[in-house]
Amino acid sequence: MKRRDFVRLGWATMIATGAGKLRHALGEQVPGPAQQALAAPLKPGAIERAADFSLQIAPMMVELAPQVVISTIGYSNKIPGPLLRMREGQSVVIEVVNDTDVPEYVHWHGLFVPSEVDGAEEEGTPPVPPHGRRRYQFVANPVGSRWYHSHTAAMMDLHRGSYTGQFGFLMIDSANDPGHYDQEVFLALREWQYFLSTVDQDEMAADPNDPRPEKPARPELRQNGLEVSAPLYSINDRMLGAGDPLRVQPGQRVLMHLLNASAAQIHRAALPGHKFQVIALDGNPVPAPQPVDVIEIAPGERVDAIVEMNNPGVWILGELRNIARQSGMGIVVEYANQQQRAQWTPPPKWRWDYTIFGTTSPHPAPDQTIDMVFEKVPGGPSGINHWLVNGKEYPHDGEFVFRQGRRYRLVFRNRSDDSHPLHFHRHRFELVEVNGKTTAGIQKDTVIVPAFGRVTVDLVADQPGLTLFHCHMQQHMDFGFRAQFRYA
Ligand SMILES: [Cu+2]
Repeated sequence: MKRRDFVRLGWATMIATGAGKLRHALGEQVPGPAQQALAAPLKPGAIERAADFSLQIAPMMVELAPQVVISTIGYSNKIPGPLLRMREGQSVVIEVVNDTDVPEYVHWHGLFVPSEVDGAEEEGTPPVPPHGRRRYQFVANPVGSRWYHSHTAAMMDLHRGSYTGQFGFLMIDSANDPGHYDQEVFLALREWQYFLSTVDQDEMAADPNDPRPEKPARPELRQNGLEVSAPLYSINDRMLGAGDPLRVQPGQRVLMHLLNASAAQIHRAALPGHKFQVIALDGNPVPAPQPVDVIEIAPGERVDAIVEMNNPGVWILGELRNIARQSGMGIVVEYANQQQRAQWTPPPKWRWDYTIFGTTSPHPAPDQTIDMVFEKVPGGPSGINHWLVNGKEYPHDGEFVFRQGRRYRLVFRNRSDDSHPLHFHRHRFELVEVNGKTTAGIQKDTVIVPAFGRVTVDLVADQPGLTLFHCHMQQHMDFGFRAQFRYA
């Protein structure tokens, strides 16, 4: 399929899902008793602009595999939610109807939008009220793979926020994208049925040669608290083998948009016999695209990669850890006219290293350096771990202050034994150093700071307004791992 066909198909889907919103605009939708707490009525004479997209937040069932049906909350009864595809600079209106009993926030992850629209309570975005609706209006920017997801605090309730199925892809297309590929696929990595456990499923065995620049001299003697685990895994809404295979032809170039929509786990994916040519991280083209055997991707991150289909057979694109893959995190890649059993072989020795996708250009000197130290307060065997940013849990007095136009160097010092995907709302930053290796030109909005590791980034303060910073693991965020930046 050529890109043009895909786009047409995308619009067809939107038109189909848009039927409801059209009816709504025409006033045909009859509000149920639950829908009476709607937004304020329009001023007399005002004409409400028809929404470009609509999302309905509601309970739904997901058939992950035959006889594996779970219930969750999703967007418009789809997992992932509807693909929201827009052009750079397009002014879009997204109408969100909340058919649940709790307030919700839809966060537009990776977009440059004002705080009131960003979808974060901390920044002052109003919620989508329970059994009400809210319109989000913004200009689509910047170009690339973005996504949207619930930004509601969950705390101990593992059926709220990012523990639910409230996530979807949001693509901002450039007007002049040449699109050198034959097929485009969207792969969201997920776990389901989260529960609390003393086992930390997230970590792969650490490489003893890993640098540990932030490892404290004194070992932690307190016992770790409960972590979030999950028994079921999927790519999009299907467990490995339960959905349609990804059908390819020899010689095709397949553009894969990977998203880690997990609330709790970093994932590593491989496709035996093939390499991923990584072209963009968090939707932003990298200066030095490179082929890799394994993609490591943390909650919140996106990786765009081209795979050349040059090894006919039937393969499993899957998570490296057997437990995750065998519990569903994989998809069969099937070449035309091949019928054998799908093959998995572990990849050769690998190491995920952001810096290989960058350049060696020097960075302009920052106006100010801000040190951020992250520590864990272990919760003990029956409690939850709490998280400190510079010695305090969120919220902090005064928080952090940006001055518009200034260049900040942020030094993330992870003094804990977990890796954390750190996310800046409404901004992006450039990687400067990862555990002592320098790089330039890699723009991201979420970055993994490895266990006891150090990552330095540069950020130009060019998006005035309250700005939330947090770990993208829901439990870490809820229990202290947050900070707010404000503009002076
Ligand atoms: Cu974290």
